[in-house]
Amino acid sequence: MFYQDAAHDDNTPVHPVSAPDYMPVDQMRALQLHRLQGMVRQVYENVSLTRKRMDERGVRPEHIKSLRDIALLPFSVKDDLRDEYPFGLFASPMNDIVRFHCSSGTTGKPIVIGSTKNDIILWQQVCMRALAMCGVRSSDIMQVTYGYGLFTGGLGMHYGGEGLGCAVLPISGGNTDRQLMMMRDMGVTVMACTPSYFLHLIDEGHKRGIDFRTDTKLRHGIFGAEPWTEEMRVKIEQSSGITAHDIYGLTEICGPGVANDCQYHNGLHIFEDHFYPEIIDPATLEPLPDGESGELVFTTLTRTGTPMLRYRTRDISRINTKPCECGRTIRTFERVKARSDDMLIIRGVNVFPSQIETGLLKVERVLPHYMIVISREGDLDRLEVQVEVTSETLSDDIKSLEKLKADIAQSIRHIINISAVITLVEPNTLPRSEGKLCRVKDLR
Ligand code: DLL
Repeated sequence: MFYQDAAHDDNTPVHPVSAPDYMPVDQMRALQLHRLQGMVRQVYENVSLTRKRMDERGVRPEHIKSLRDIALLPFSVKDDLRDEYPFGLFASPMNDIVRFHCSSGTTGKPIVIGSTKNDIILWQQVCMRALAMCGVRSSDIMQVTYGYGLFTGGLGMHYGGEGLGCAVLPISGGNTDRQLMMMRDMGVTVMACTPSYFLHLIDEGHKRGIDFRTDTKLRHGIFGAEPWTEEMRVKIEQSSGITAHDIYGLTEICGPGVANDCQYHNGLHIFEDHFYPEIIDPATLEPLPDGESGELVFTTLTRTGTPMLRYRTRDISRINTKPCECGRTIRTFERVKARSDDMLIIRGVNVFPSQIETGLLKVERVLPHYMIVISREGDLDRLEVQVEVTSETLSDDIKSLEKLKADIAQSIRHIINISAVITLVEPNTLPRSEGKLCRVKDLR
């Protein structure tokens, strides 16, 4: 059976791999419970750390009788993977493992995730569903600029694209000149990279006289691996003429392909037949109902290499209660704008970088390249936001530049209730990155 995706203008039927996106909700819940029960059994039998934690709580696999019973299970966190480095959380024998991916984190040993042959097939399927949801079709030419290697971005998007029948250009990150040349020469229609790198490509294109709207065949961007805002999405679409989609995932759960937004951008649809989502209160660790904001937690329902029970992502979001117009029945969560560990405390106020981005990009004439610098002045925190504007803007008279700065400061203050010092800088002077971009310098 083929599913017509109302949203896509090209009228091609959605690939049959997307069928679970449209499964009746009660069938989905039954499937999730069935899979959860099997997964808990497998982890209990094969992962000593989890078995020990379940035994301490007096929980046994047969106690999982409904999806609510998931709350009986212990959480897992990144430190478990570090403590059990490299293979302690594997639930399949090494003979069945065919691939490793790693995520480095900021300090110490990387975390190692193992996949069986079947895990790789299922990962490809969710990546295909994500790309199909963005309107990617077999006729597309996709440039994968995410890094290939231990990072999951490159290979995840690569297998997803090939699975749909696209022509994939596995160029990986770096070498902007070559990226732009091949994008144009090969008539690339889909770009998969971080949103910040795409912005960089747009700018570098401009410098070489390339307008993405008229001089390329690009139609979709599959952007993720770092937080970005709705305002950023609009800026990207306006300056490149493409449709920008948000793809979410993390190494511990598989990589990209955990969730993705459809053309209505109502949030990211979770491939919940494979990844069971929960939102918890990060302070009390109690599960929160759909609609409430908290920390995203995932349980893998089908992975057997390194399955995760109740993995705390540190990403903050909420599960939406309203069904999406696209007809998919799988739930959505709100775009991940922040990680709990990215939270800044400025003058005693909790601030997320994405809130500053939202305020900033509401102001016209501001380019989407900025840096947040926090320092100390006496006893007080000082918040400075450096932002690029065009050279024409910078050549305006002092009065209009002061007005622009005041407008930006007010727009930011409106959201975070803190005054920021605004510094306008020349275009192309703030850092760019091929991978995840850090836009915060905390000098305190
Ligand atoms: O970033 C996997 C990925 C690759 C996702 C390519 C999308 C595209 P990690 O390096 O393990 O895996 O980082 C995972 O990145 O917990 C979030 O904090 C953040 N993240 C990933 N996607 C998004 C997104 C990959 N769309 C961590 N929006 C996650 C916001 C994101 N944050």
